[in-house]
Amino acid sequence: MDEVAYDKLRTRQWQAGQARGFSRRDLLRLTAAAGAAGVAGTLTGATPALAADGPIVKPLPPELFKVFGTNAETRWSALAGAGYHVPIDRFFVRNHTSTPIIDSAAWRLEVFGAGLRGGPVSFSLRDLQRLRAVARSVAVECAGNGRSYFTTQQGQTVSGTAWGLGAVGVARWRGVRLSTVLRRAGLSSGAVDVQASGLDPNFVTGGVDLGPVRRPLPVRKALDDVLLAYKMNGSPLPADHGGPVRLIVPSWIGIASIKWVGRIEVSDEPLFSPWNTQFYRFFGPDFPADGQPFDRQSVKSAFELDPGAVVPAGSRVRLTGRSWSAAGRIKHVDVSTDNGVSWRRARPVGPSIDHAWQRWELDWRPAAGAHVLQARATDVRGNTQPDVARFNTLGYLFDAVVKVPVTAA
Ligand SMILES: Nc1nc2c(c(=O)[nH]1)N[C@H]1C(S)=C(S)[C@@H](COP(=O)(O)O)O[C@H]1N2
Ligand SMILES: [Mo]
Repeated sequence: MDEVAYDKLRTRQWQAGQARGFSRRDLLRLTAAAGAAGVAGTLTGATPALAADGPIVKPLPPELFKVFGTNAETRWSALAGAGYHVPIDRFFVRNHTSTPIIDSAAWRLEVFGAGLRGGPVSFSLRDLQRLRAVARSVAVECAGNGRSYFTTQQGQTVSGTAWGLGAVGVARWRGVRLSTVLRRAGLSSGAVDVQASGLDPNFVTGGVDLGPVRRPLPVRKALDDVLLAYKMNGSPLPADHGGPVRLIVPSWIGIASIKWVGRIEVSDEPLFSPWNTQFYRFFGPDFPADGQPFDRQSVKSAFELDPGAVVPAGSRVRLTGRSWSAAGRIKHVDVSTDNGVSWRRARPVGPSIDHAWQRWELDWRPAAGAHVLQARATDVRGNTQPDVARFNTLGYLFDAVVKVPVTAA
């Protein structure tokens, strides 16, 4: 799957008006309606955990999560010793609106569109569970993960949720291949795009109703490695993570992995949605006026501690962390404990799985005082984390090495 070629083709088609779902004219009209305030919102700070009847169902204890309105990021300190897969009780949640409670016995998946040979086909959860199941360890990461570092590390103003590095998690997802379901539904050779829509409330921003959360996939990706998942770490998929059924789209940005899937359109022409024309697109001085689409996640690393952590001075400290890349497994991770002056190679811990992550560790004997930790990962394709991430106004794909202040005392 060559995402760059796909994005170029779709951009040309969109600009030429060969688009259904969300045209360039729709976007211009919306942007004008929303006025100078912009439609993407502004940087929001952390707010106290919401009550149980808030947008997220599961408990969000402050030692596990930092809450941002309808979203909650995992505290990296909560992943120390947590094993390869992130437990459900600490997996980050990114909701455009709020978690819907769906009766899985009544739930149906409707597959429809001009890219099918026949009419719509409907599946119950039972129907999906009767099809051949597959399980995979896959990372889900928000495209905006690390966004706050554009501001704190690069002095740049960006809009969107001010995530640290906790909008990522690897889980064991079990379900059915999307390709199996599409073939059952009568996929035709003329199919072009596949678009799942969520059953959560419509997303309204700047006073405009953008409809259900949705984003198209090219049929090639849809048939390649995408899952319709109904289990997470061995449990029925929890409400906050898309239960009863969500998409899992390996290596692509989190928005591709549509939660609470209710409908899947298979089109015979290019499809567009605000989630690939208005959001999840690079805008800014380095990009074309219409913005530049992207689909894939980048390379990142995180220490399993929170910024500002206090570690014991003068004794051995075992630093642990994880690194991940959408382009392939991690080859090595270099760690600096002296603000980038010297670097040591971290020891890999446990498995390195494609489209998931690599855990690592390094021993350190800090002198009393303030220190800055950094980790830089390189994947098997040679992609490595830069010192500076490429600025874009919506703050996506912050892949630079993060400076983590700690104190030894
Ligand atoms: N229906 C629906 N699907 C969605 C979203 C949403 O708000 N509604 N958020 C997306 C985004 S932006 C991300 S990063 C992932 C987050 O998945 P998680 O909440 O299970 O961690 O879900 C994606 N799927
Ligand atoms: Mo996201």
